[in-house]
Amino acid sequence: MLAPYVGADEWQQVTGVMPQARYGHQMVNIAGNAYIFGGAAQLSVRCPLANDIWKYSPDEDMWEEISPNDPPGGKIAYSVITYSDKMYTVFGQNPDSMSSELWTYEPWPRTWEEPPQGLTKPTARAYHTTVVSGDKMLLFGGSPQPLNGDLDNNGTIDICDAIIALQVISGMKSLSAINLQPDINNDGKVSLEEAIYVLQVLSGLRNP
Ligand SMILES: [Ca+2]
Ligand SMILES: [Ca+2]
Repeated sequence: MLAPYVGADEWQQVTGVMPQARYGHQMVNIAGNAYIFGGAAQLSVRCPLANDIWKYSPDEDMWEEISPNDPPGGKIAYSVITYSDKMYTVFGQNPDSMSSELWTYEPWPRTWEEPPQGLTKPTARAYHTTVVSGDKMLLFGGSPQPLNGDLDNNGTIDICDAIIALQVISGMKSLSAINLQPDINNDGKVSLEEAIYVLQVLSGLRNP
């Protein structure tokens, strides 16, 4: 982790114990400390998704893994807000589906809580955004299902997905290290179908 020193116009490498490298997570500030939750270590939702939570204290310049009871399941591509010194994780992508879960993490005491069920909610989704406006949370956009051909699982179709398809076809990349949930033809493989599909999307010949 690199911590910027605001006003000093420089970055400084943070050393010591720290969270595992990951993507698809979020970081928030609560009372001057940074908290991260979730994400994945590899570009595949088939790999175990993280549900750990870590706190970084700038004053002590150190990371601490928090171990609250009953955390939500691992997820990526969720959104997050803070309100009244609590962190709210909103929806996201589970290993097998899109989530419509809303969870609250409260640092004092260190507890997770899922609000009562049965409320009318937006459709489950990932790659959306949320903000706080006054005492309301606003949610916008996102995808209700994995994007076909999104092999690096970043929510968009671009040239990187085509390169990954070609790397798998040529044996340069392992199938287990990529996101196969949006398999084009449901054959459990990445082959020319995926590469052609991505290139057709990029060239405007079809919509994703
Ligand atoms: Ca992609
Ligand atoms: Ca396929």
